[in-house]
Amino acid sequence: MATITNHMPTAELQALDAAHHLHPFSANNALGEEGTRVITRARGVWLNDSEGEEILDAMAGLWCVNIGYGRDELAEVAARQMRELPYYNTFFKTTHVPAIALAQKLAELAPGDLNHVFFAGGGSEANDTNIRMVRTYWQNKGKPEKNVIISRKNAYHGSTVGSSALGGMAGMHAQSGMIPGVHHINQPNWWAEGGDMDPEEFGLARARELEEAILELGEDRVAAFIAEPVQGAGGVIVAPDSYWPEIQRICDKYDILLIADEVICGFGRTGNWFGTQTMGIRPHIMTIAKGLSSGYAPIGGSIVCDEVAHVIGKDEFNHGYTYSGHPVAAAVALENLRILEEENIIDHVRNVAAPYLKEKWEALTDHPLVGEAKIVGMMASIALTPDKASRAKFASEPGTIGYICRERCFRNNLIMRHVGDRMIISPPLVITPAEIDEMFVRIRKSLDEAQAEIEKQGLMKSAS
Ligand code: PXG
Repeated sequence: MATITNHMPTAELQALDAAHHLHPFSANNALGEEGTRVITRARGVWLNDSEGEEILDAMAGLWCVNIGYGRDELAEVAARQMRELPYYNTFFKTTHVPAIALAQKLAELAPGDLNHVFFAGGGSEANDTNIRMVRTYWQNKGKPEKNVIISRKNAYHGSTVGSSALGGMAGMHAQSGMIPGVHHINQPNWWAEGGDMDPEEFGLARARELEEAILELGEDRVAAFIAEPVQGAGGVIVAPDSYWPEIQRICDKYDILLIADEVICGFGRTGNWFGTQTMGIRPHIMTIAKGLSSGYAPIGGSIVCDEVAHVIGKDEFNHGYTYSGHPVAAAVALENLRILEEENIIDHVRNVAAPYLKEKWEALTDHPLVGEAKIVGMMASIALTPDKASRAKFASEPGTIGYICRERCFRNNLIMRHVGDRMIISPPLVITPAEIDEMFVRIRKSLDEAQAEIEKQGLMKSAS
């Protein structure tokens, strides 16, 4: 068989892919017929496919390519590190410079006394680390019964068995089952679940579900609460302003650890280094991945406060991955952080890109299909609805309308995703105002086409 390259005809690449490659979160048997898109290269916010199309990537890959594609500095750092020390572990009293330097840098960037880093291969592994870490913490403090972790429905914390149990995705629980000691409360999604309450009233009510759960389970049984500062994969759900201060009050009152899952929100996405800074909360542990390396190398981790690090450090922590602190991934991440910092990319988000995006994004509510438009920094969502005034859902199976809209975006060479009947974006942080303009030409065209298609199919109907 000839070497497989970018220059092969698309159909041949697709056929080989369908024959041998099982894709994540996909109905793989159908992929062969539907055809996959073969991405061949990328620069800035632009992808190229094997048909020569130029695609605007408004999702930054999977929410991760914060500095944009094609930065040679990262390739050079990776090559240099591979030549010098391609691999060594950090078990058994050994260490190496890339892991030391990255941990030091993260301690400097992270707020408060979050000064210690445990490395993992990505966000899912890091959240598995967190499960063991918070349970070990309470065991070492002589409270082994304090082992329940409270999370939220429609949260995403990863795809391993442990992290998916932390998450609140019913479809994932159905396929792998749950792990003991995880309890879910409702999410602060006002548009879909707020009923007759105003958003602030609803935010408080949803935060108080944490207190109710703690009282029901018993304060002496609850180890931690985990949450994304802004729910990403759940549809860019932004909590009402009343929510986070109340969550912080409850965590403080009942002496439970607060884990902020910063896998999407971290490294500039919300306009600060971390989403917790944007939301004004003080976590004991932060989960990181994605933007840590801008996706150029697989790496994640947990940044841990002094107290937790001190307590778990009393005995051997029976945990670690072959690739914890992988030298090439760590060197790439460090270079990515240097670029984020030296090129003032977070200032660009705060002062240029996010305000410009916000104005245009919120104006989308003038479109007949669009109900609410939510945005924090460079992550944003719109709710599609057949009737804005009543915040109605469509009568069709949830996701039908979102899927129609997403397919229109794809055809217009725009990567904008759907989660149910919400549309979401999370573009590279380096996107320019001119590229944002181009993105909105495609978004509006796609929404208009989707509306025409929905009307043609007779789907513009509210659920009763
Ligand atoms: N926490 C959060 C908040 C995430 O968004 C993970 C943990 C897991 O990270 P890893 O690196 O193990 O994938 C994530 C990942 C989607 C989608 O469809 C989102 C993620 C992953 C895959 C798909 O939006 N987020």
